[in-house]
Amino acid sequence: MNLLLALLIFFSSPDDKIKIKEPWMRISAKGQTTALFMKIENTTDIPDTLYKVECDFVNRAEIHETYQKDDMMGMRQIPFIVIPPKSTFELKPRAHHIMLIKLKREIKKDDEGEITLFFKNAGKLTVKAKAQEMKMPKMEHKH
Ligand SMILES: [Cu+2]
Repeated sequence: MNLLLALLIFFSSPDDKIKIKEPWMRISAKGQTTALFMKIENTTDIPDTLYKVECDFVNRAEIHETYQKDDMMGMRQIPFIVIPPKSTFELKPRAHHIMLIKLKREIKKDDEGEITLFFKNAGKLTVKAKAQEMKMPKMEHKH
């Protein structure tokens, strides 16, 4: 990692338009799909939109929401997430998340991975997510 990138990640200034807090992902095996979670704080007076996620250790990253259908819970891709002004949007298990599809390597506990998030107003942000274990039931997956 180059120095400039390191500085961008570790020194967030108070006037950051978007602040990413507690990014983490679920441990998983190579070739599998996993999920990424975080809190996204919009510090500005206007809405901002997360519209793209890039991640070099997976085939592709998608923005997902979960839904309830009868007594089944499923998830599906959505094109973007709008974060209202002066508020925090939480990506968390059983709610919105980033789907990391087809891991190019195994992700073990405490492994770190770089994720790049694209916002309409705040631009491009790179964060480091740490891997944690999570136990939850399997969900139906629609693509
Ligand atoms: Cu998903």
